[in-house]
Amino acid sequence: MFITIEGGEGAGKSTMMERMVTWLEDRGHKVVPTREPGGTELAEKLRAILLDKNTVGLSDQAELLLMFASRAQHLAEVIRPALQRGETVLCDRFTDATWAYQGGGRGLPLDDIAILERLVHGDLQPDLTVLLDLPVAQGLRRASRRGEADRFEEESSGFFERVRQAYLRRAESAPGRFAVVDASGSMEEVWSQVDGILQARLPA
Ligand code: Z5A
Repeated sequence: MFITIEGGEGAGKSTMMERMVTWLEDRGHKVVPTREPGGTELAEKLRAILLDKNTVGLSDQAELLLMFASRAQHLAEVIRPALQRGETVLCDRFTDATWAYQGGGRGLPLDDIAILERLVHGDLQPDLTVLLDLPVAQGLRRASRRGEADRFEEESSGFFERVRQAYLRRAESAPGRFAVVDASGSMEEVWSQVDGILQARLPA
């Protein structure tokens, strides 16, 4: 299976990823936890450029292409081979993040994203996408506790509101794939929703 986890700043993806890995392994899945941008040596180098605050003057279009370049490498080296071996790939962000950040946040044309999505992964889509949704102000408060902000985290709350709305539109457009979780509660409350989704959506 191919499972992705998405959400805005401070949504708690990292924490939920760890618990999801344990949940899946306990049920016999061989899990490949990975992330985007990143997941391979080359893609991690692209991630470093994309997140570095000292990356100045990167155009929105170049940012979009670097996201998909990193994804193409990740798919070729990690995601497709693991799926072919029958393993379960659990990925922290994937193309829905591009629709949300580059489409919603930056306002790039959605038609361009659709073309790149088709080019880079054709018909391959996650089997399940868990979207952790919470109010922007709350997420930013949580994220600020983590220390120094990266290039994206320096954006305005208006940017993150557009990201949030774009994620919710993605979820509405593919209800069979998405499960939207209210991530505003405690970690235990959020986990109990994610646990329920895994039990309902994954074959025993
Ligand atoms: N990006 C993009 O623009 N386009 C793309 O196509 C892709 C990515 C794939 C890197 O992503 C950046 O790349 C990202 C979007 C962009 N922008 N940014 N920034 P990332 O996922 O690697 O990094 P991140 O977005 O900075 O992670 P995050 O979302 O901010 O963090 P998180 O994993 O969701 O949250 P966390 O680290 O688990 O939790 C944050 C803090 O909140 C931490 O102190 C937790 O202890 C606390 N927390 C978490 N859950 C709770 C609850 N329930 N209650 C209280 N406190 C909590």
